[in-house]
Amino acid sequence: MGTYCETRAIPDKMRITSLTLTRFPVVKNDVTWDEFSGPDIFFRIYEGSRPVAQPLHLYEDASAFNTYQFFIGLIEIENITNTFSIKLLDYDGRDTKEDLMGEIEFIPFNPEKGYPETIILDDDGPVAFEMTVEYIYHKKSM
Ligand SMILES: [Ca+2]
Ligand SMILES: [Ca+2]
Repeated sequence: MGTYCETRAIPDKMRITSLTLTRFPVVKNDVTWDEFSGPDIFFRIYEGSRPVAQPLHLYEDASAFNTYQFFIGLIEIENITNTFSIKLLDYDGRDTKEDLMGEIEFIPFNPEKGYPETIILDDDGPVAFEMTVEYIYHKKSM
């Protein structure tokens, strides 16, 4: 068929290949996250209320003036039109609940936006991320 028939199918899955934190709050209610050092940051991705992924390492004593690319294993998203959220957390030791520094919701696949390799997650809230993704098809489209 002609070139105008090249509508791409909806992907079966998406793979997050990198996740970079580009903004986080310096303080929480005017108080630093940790008393004598920067926060020890990591993220957790949720599908609804179910945690589905987090990085392999955290960054200790992070500075809000830097960006941080997290080390991640394989993160694949199957329900790509569901609502996910990423929570940024400050690790405070084994027996302490981590501090929530901010979170942002996203829907991985938006047909109106096409198939970008880089997705900016920024709703002018406390945290922002930049994510690179791959689109995975089980069967070839067209
Ligand atoms: Ca710290
Ligand atoms: Ca901490």
